[in-house]
Amino acid sequence: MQYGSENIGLRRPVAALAFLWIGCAVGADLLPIGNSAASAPSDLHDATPRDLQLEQICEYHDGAMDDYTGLIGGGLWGWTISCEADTCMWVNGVEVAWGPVWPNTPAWILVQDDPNNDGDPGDAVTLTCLIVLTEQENTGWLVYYSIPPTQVSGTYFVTVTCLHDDEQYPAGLDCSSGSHETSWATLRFPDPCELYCGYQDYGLIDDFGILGNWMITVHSEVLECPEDVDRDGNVDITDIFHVINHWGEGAGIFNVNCDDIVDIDDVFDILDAWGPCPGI
Ligand SMILES: [Ca+2]
Ligand SMILES: [Ca+2]
Ligand SMILES: [Ca+2]
Repeated sequence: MQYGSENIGLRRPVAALAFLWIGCAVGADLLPIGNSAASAPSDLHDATPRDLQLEQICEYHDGAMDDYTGLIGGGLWGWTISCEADTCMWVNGVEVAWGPVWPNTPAWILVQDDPNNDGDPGDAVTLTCLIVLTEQENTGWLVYYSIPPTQVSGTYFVTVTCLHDDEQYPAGLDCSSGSHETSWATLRFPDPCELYCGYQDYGLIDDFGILGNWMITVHSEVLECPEDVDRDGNVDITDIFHVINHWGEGAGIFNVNCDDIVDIDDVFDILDAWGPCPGI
């Protein structure tokens, strides 16, 4: 698992919104409220931009925050979207639109694996947990946070957790494009970096009576020449030594074929790609 900090930049608004939402949801514990004045728009340690290509986006919102959600009485809770990586991808950025919370409220952004790839986060395993601060609260702007590149394949999750006060609503919500049934929430857990797995108090937000999609956008890219694990431009014996030194580990740069474990299959992939990396 990787821990880090800090954020970068904003996305420009893509549309002005003067919209008063009055019925997006009312759940027992999660409370979306309707009088928003949101004028909304809308350990790969040394990887460089040169190494990454084919950017992919995962999002289910339409770019405009219509409403927001918080925990009645305040507390720690998490909101999640599920995504699909059709090949071995590296998540390297997440955008979040924050509802009304105190400025610079601490929050956490998690990248989580779905071990059985069924899209249900009940078994989610945290790969990366990044502490950030909220920005542009209640503006509808999507705030971009750079994520330590995190290897994913198949189904994975991106989760935001936040500890907030009563009558605060940190999670931006898109209510105007229906429900893609890919937005989840979990309510009671002790650790902002470890949630879902082992805790039963979670579900699709549809099950909490909320129709919509979280205002989360995930950026990921494919790593060029993944067999060159030490990124020196050549696939050779030193890459095999690195793989052997990380034998048995899970997700990461030494897991060349992006399956569940660093093992002999990764060595075979290196042998198949032996020689200079094309284009590097
Ligand atoms: Ca699952
Ligand atoms: Ca190499
Ligand atoms: Ca492997």
